[in-house]
Amino acid sequence: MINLYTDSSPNGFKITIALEELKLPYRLHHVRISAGENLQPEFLALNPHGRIPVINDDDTGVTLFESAAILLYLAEKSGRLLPQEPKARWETIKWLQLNSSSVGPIIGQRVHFEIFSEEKIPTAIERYRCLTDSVLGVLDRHLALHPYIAGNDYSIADISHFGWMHIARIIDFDFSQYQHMNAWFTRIARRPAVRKGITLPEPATGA
Ligand SMILES: N[C@@H](CCC(=O)N[C@@H](CS)C(=O)NCC(=O)O)C(=O)O
Repeated sequence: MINLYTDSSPNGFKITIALEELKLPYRLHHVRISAGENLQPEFLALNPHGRIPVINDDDTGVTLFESAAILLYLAEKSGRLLPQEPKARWETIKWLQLNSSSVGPIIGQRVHFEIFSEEKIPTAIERYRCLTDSVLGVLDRHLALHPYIAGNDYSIADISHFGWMHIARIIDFDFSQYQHMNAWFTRIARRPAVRKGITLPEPATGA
């Protein structure tokens, strides 16, 4: 059985969506970031960086943090959502990595400087708006030519991007100019596993 330690957040939803898609049995442990539970010694023993999501798998003894590593693990374990054929496999890993290293951190910093930071620093806000526009422009032009992020098939690369786009909508970032990305978002949002995954451990709010 897989134990998932998570909260309602973009990186957490990636894993609840993947587990629901793959229909792998799992036990959900709600780690309340707002209550500082991610900084308690029991959680830091699982992830010394104090961040969700984390899994440990009773079947293999594997403990993992970092959402992209977890998505790769679940895809390998189930043999789904990550193609075997080398070209398609590396295409998927490439876009998954773009999410981890660019899309997620850039939108995350934008949320911080635009919404959460009490001090509104114009240069920081402008910087992360520009970086968001640049990376979402890349995704939008790519999705104009491909139905899914890694090409013709739905994969863990779609799941990783969906988590962040879902939160961006909740906090009302205006991404309406990215019409191909929005069409992709609407298509993915209809999937039953996605609809369930974004309610676990509970639906996110803009707060
Ligand atoms: N690169 C990590 C990022 C994980 C991350 O930042 N998680 C956030 C929630 S989305 C968190 O746990 N934040 C806790 C905190 O900032 O104290 C991943 O992809 O898993």
